[in-house]
This record gives sequence, C-alpha cells and structure tokens, in this order.
Amino acid sequence: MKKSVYSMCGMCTVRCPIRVEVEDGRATWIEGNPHILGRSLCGKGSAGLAFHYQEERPQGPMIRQGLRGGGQWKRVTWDTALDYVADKLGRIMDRYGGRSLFLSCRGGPFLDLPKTFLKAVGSPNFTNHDASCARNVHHASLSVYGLGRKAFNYDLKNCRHLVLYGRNMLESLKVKESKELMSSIASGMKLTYIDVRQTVTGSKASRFWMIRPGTDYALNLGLIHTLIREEAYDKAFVERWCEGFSDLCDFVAPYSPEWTEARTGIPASEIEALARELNQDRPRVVFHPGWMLARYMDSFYASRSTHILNVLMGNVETEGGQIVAKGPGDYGKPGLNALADLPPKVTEKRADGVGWKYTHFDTGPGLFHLFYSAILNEDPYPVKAYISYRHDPLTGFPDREAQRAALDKLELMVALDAKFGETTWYGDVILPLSGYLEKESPIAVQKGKIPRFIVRRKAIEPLYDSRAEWWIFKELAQRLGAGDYFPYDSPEEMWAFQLKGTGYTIDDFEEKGFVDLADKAIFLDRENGLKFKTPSGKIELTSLSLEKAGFPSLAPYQERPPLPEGTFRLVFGRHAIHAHGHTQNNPLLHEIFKENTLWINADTARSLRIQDGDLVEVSAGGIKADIRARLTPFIHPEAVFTVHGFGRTVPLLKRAFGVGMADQRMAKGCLKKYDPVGGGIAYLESTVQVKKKTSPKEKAA
Ligand SMILES: Nc1nc2c(c(=O)[nH]1)N[C@H]1C(S)=C(S)[C@@H](COP(=O)(O)OP(=O)(O)OC[C@H]3O[C@@H](n4cnc5c(=O)[nH]c(N)nc54)[C@H](O)[C@@H]3O)O[C@H]1N2
Ligand SMILES: Nc1nc2c(c(=O)[nH]1)N[C@H]1C(S)=C(S)[C@@H](COP(=O)(O)OP(=O)(O)OC[C@H]3O[C@@H](n4cnc5c(=O)[nH]c(N)nc54)[C@H](O)[C@@H]3O)O[C@H]1N2
Ligand code: SF4
Ligand SMILES: [Mo]
Repeated sequence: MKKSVYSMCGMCTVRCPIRVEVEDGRATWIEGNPHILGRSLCGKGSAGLAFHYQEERPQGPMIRQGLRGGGQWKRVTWDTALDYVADKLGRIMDRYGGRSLFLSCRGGPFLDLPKTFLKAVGSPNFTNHDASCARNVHHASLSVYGLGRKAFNYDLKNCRHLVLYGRNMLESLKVKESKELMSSIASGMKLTYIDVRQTVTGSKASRFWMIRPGTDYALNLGLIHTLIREEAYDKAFVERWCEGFSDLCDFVAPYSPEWTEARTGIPASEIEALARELNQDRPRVVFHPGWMLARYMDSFYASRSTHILNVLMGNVETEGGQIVAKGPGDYGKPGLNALADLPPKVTEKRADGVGWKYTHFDTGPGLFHLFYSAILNEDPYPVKAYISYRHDPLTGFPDREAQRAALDKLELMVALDAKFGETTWYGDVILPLSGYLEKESPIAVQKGKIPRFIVRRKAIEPLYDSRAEWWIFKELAQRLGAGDYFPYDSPEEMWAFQLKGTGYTIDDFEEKGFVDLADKAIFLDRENGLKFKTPSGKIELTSLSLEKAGFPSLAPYQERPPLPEGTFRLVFGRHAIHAHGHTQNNPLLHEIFKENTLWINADTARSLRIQDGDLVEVSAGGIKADIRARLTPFIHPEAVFTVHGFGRTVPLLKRAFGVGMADQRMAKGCLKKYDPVGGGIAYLESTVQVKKKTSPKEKAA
C-alpha cells in the first residue's frame, strides 16, 4: 500500500517541510514540501533514507558498564532504563532539590516537552547550544531593538543589496533561503560577501572582500562613519525612531575608511564605493548579521554594528528589508496552548547565574558553558544530574578535557538522541529517540510575514527500539510523581490539547502539512505602529540598560596584534552536505565527503615548505592532530580553515570513526573565553600552530 505523508526534515536543525512517500511501511522517497519548497531538498535531506535504513544508530536503551566513556554498554528494556534513571534522579533530587538537574538541547521550535519536564520536577535549569552559535547576535539585537534576533525576517525576494559577513547561505544552507537568494541574484540583486576565505556564496557575489580575520567590527565602524559622513542614511527613519544618533556620530568620527583599510585590508575607496551603492539601494538593503560574525571577544559589538547598519538603511518593516516576524496575536488569532504552562512556575535561581548574577543576559536558555563552573564549584548550589537532549556539547563546545573534568563530577548523565554523539557516548544512560521519519512532534508556531502552525507527522514505524520525546518525558515524569503535567496518552491527544480554542484541528494539516493563519501579509505602520521593547520604546543606538550593566553602548575598537609566523586562527564552518558532527557516518554523505582538509594560503604554505596534499600537524595547548593541507589563494594568510564535525571518536560509527580532524579540540582554554557582553564562546581567540609533518623516512634522511 502507498501513502504520502507531510512531515519535517531532521537531517539538520533547519527543519525544512517535506513530503514522504511510503510503500508497504517503507519510506521510498523524500522531497521538499511542494507547497513551500517546490519539491527541492538539499543533499543532506535527500540522504534521510540512508540515515534511517542503516544499523549504526542507537537501537535500544543502553546503560553504561565500566568507566565513563569506556564504551561498554548493556542493552536493556525501556522499563529498566526509565526505572534506573528515575530512581537515580529521584534520589539526587531528594538530596539536592529539583534544581540539581539541568537539561541542554539543540534549540528549535519543539521544546515544549523538555521545558514541561524540567518545570514539573522543579528545575529552572533549561539551556541550549546557543552560546556556541548565535548568542552574541541575539543579545546585540536585544540591545538595539529590545527584540531578539528572530524578531525579523529578511525579505530577500525584494531586496536590492544583501551584505553578508561569513554568512555562507549557499553552503550553510536553508533550502528556502538558498532558492530565494539564487533567484534574487538572477533578477539583479547585488551581493556583497565578506569572509576570510572564498566560498560558494562568495563566488556568486557582485563584490567579495577577503577580510583580515576578526576585524569585521573595524570594517563596520568605517562603513558607519562613511554613511554618516556622506549623509547616505535614512534621516527620516533615524529621526523618528532612534535614540543616541548624535552620540553615534561623535563615536564613529575617528574611524575613517583609511583607518579601516589599515586594519581590515579592504581598500578605503572600496568602502566608499559600497556606501554610495547602498545609498541608492536603501531601504531595500539587508545586512545579515548571520550567526557568528566570527567568534571573538568583541563579537557582540561587531554584531551590534550590523544591526545599526540596518537601522541606518531604514529597512525596518519595508519590502526588501527586515520585516517584523508576526505571531498569531498580530493577526488577532489565538495561539497554541503551551504544554509547558501546565506545571507551576519555578522560582529558583538559575545555576548559570543568568537573570540574577548576570542581569544583562536573556534568561531564555541562559549560557550552557556556565553550568560547568556551577558543577565544579557547587556554586550557587550543587548540580548533580544532566540530561543532554539532542545536543552534543563535546562536539559543539571547545576543550574536551575541561568539559570532561566537569562532567565527571556528575552523579547522573543521560542522553536522548537518535544518533551516537560524543556526549551521548560519554553518558551513563542512552535513551534512543526515534528518527525524524519515525515519530511525531508537538505542534509549533512559526512566526513570519504570515504566522504558521507546523508539525512533524510520523511516516514510518520505528525501525529499532526507539521512542518519541512525548512518550519518554511523560514516562520519566510519571515515575517521578509528576505525570499529571502530561495529560495526554497519544500524539493526537497532545495535539488536541494544543489546538483547543484555536479553531483548528489536526485534520487541517492534511492538505498541505501546515496551517497558515492568514491569506495576506499585513505590514505595521512605520510611522506609529512599530513596537520596540527597549526601555525608551525606540531603537537604541545607545542603550542605558547596557551602560547600567557596566558595558559601553559603543565600544572603541581594540587592535588585534599580527600573529607570529607559523601561527594561525583556526577558522571553521560548514559544508553543504554535512551538519555539524552528526552526518559524517551517513552512508551516502560519507561517500561524497569523507574527510576534512586544512585550507591554507598557498604563499604562506610554501614559506613553511608545505605542499598541496601534504600531511600537516596542527597543534594548540598540547593537543595535536594530523590533517591534509589544501593550498589555495582564496584564504587570508592569517587563517587556516576546516569543515567542522570530523574526528569522531565513537567506535560504533565505523565509517566516520577517527577520520579527519576535530577542530573544536584545538580551542584549548576557550570554554572560559566568552564575549562578556554577548555571552558567545570566543573560539577564534585561540590560535594554532601548523607545520609540515615529516615522515620517519624523511626524518632519517
Ligand atoms: N569548533 C566548532 N564548534 C562549533 C561549531 C563549529 O563550526 N566549530 N558550530 C557551532 C554551532 S553554529 C552550533 S549550532 C553548535 C551545534 O552543536 P550541537 O547543537 O551539539 O549540534 P548538532 O550536531 O546539530 O546536534 C547535536 C545532536 O542532536 C541531534 N539532533 C540535532 N537535531 C536534531 C533533530 O532535529 N532531531 C533529533 N532527534 N535529533 C537531533 C543530532 O543527532 C546530534 O547528535 O556547534 C557550535 N560549535
Ligand atoms: N550544510 C549545513 N548547513 C547549515 C548547518 C550545517 O551544519 N550544515 N548548520 C546551521 C547552523 S547551526 C548555523 S549556525 C548556520 C551557520 O551559518 P554560517 O554562519 O553561514 O556558517 P559557517 O559555515 O559556520 O560560516 C562561517 C563563515 O565565516 C567565515 N569567517 C570566519 N572568521 C571570519 C571573520 O573574522 N570574518 C568574516 N567575515 N568571516 C569569517 C568562515 O570562513 C566561514 O566561511 O548554518 C546552518 N546551516
Ligand atoms: S537544510 Fe537540508 S538537511 Fe536541513 S532541514 Fe532542510 S533539507 Fe533537511
Ligand atoms: Mo548554529
């Protein structure tokens, strides 16, 4: 029998909408949801069947035997595993309270269940990956608009000029966005791409600047200076909506294009030319702050300056600019009933100090890395149990040794994942999640020009002894005496609870796989209808709350000294067919891209006697790794680059095990180095040495 199921891809966390064909219970075809993606899918998404129909994934619950990380496991039943976790967790919480548990996850729209669970057991300690991803950008956005980084959608379709800082849209991709980018370029949109190396996205750009690593803030200061000097900004918008413009003018006065050229390597005349173009193209201009804006101690300010550039373009709530993402309320519609509203609010302080010790950080997910110091020092209180839920900090955060030293102090470490990650492998219990084709998720709201309800539906039965989140969290809560907060016995009952009072039922998702809450987009009134959640209600170019917390609104540029010979910044990023560290073992994707290489500037390499394809040794803080050199003129001499996610250490992943270099291991000491204002980990403040690896034969000669 054949059927067609609308669902959502899970090969990376973009979660593109998909349509799956199933024949006699076996998935045979996946494509992008035709109503949104015109059937397109990326390479990873297309390899979804290869992930499901293979054996190298957790096949049932496992309890560790022997030492942590030793790799000895016992397969057990779900009852045994859940009883074991509930018994240990119950005893820890009896002794230290609910707050002694923390849970970290991989962000995303479907987090109602883990949040319900934590609240139900009385823990305030929900956290996620974002300190390793977008926290600087998010906090910078809050400081300017009072709205987080997800408050705006970029209207690439109608944009005339897009400026990207290492935002490699065609490789670090979202299917819908990549398609929009390509069609906008085809219809004449200009693209300025700024990176320390050339990329696929850069190769489509009308202007490519190879910037000196870590100097984007200097570039932005020079650009703001030029735009103001040339009066090439939206005066009416700035006057109506901005606080602190004259302070900004005074502040950027010294940062001339010539000053900028000396720091960034980008010619002053080019900066002036860009400013002139932008002046013609505004307000249909987008400065996309991306995720990283590189990862330095000053990345908060670098990111803040891109938000300011957008404001100078007057692009807020205009076609071709940044459009405020709207929720059901903006269209006068009721939202979903939140599952996590069922348990009472937890009033305990967070163990990471966010919200009380560090008041300038957004409490949402706090800062993951600060849990490590809480564990080690039992400060502000003992943290003894950890659930990693779809999160692999031993891959995503730096300094494995420092992380393990803290994890070793935990009395319980449980992993919920559909794959074997480094963190999963280091835990005490593995509770296998079903693959994304094998399970249902709660319904979620996707804010946007038009708000939408989205959901993941099950396409096939689980191939192994795995379960969906709703079942696992409910079963655990029941065993801990908190089952009442999960008043549903099936996904259908959970969906009915969420949709009650919205006027929709799950059947409304049948036709397209999602539900749009309106037919036509509405725009807010740019004169009187914009709402910024800052204390002044305006866009704050200078922010009193930031200054009250002890940080300047506009921070002077700090010089970065040049690096000694043979020393580089190890820059990392993505490849179109891999997602972080969890696709390297996929049979198809492994076949296409097996191993990462080290990009190195060809002239610099030759001065170190390194040739293309040579084995080189990369070292930092006592950690060493071998990798093949790839010589190219398309990378800045101060940087070397590699694709993140390789160097897997889980022996059950036979294809990926031990292949390639794990870049995160090189950022020694960086677990404690983070942008003090933005909270993001500053991986790139560390440096590595690179030298040619001499074979024993060559040595003897
Ligand atoms: N050195 C270095 N460090 C980095 C980065 C880098 O490039 N270099 N990148 C940083 C960035 S941007 C990020 S976002 C973090 C990411 O770091 P993580 O959040 O840890 O990365 P992922 O591998 O996406 O997800 C972790 C685990 O969750 C599971 N998972 C992910 N999504 C889903 C899903 O939708 N469903 C299910 N069931 N499981 C899922 C995967 O199987 C994987 O094992 O790493 C950051 N750290
Ligand atoms: N295929 C694929 N797509 C993905 C993901 C994936 O794992 N695989 N992950 C998703 C996630 S979690 C994220 S956060 C996004 C990330 O999306 P991006 O931020 O676009 O992704 P990265 O590939 O990490 O790109 C970082 C780029 O920054 C450049 N760079 C490094 N240092 C500097 C610097 O000092 N200045 C400038 N201007 N550039 C610099 C690097 O050379 C690299 O090309 O991608 C998402 N999309
Ligand atoms: S970008 Fe690719 S892998 Fe990620 S969700 Fe979309 S189709 Fe899946
Ligand atoms: Mo990310």
